[in-house]
Amino acid sequence: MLNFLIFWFFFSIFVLLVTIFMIFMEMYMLSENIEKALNDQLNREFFSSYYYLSMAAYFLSQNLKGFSHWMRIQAQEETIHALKIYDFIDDRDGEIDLNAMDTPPKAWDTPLDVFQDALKHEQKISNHIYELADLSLQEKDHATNTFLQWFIAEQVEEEATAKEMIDTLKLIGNDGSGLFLLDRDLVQRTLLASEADADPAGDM
Ligand code: OFO
Repeated sequence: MLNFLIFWFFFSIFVLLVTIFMIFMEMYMLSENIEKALNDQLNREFFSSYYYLSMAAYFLSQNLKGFSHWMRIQAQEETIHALKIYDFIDDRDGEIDLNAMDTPPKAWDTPLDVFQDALKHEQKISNHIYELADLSLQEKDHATNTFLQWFIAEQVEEEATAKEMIDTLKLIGNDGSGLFLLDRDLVQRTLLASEADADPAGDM
């Protein structure tokens, strides 16, 4: 009888520990929905990088090296955003799922058209981030929600920057010397420290 009670005591402790562990893992690990939504966003960020690289190539073809440089930095920022999500999925024991990229557009009529497309793209990305944040709240995944706050703030900046470029290009209009001077300014863009800090491996 004593043996049975001892066995029962240790068995109950074992079951309790396993249950606590399972509850902890469930809280720590990503749900299937969140994991998929994060992977979708990860792929969108990589596509954004591809999209801006295509814009950089267009500007090179127009001999606007400053604009091209600006877009190349933008593409680097997007890669950093993607890697940030990549590492977060891994930190939460999720599975990273990379997909094939769509072909980005290649040609635009004017620099203004390029930035108007960039703004539309960023607005779409903002909506996806908001949907993802909504989902994390629905699922009470506070770690993911906190993680997404950085992206929410970043999107405000991304949209504001695109709008600023649109306003400047509208002011310049058909003035070739204005475009020349802006091109000369844009060559000075560097990767922001806040973006570089967001690069987990610090190698961008
Ligand atoms: Fe990642 O901010 Fe643009 O897309």
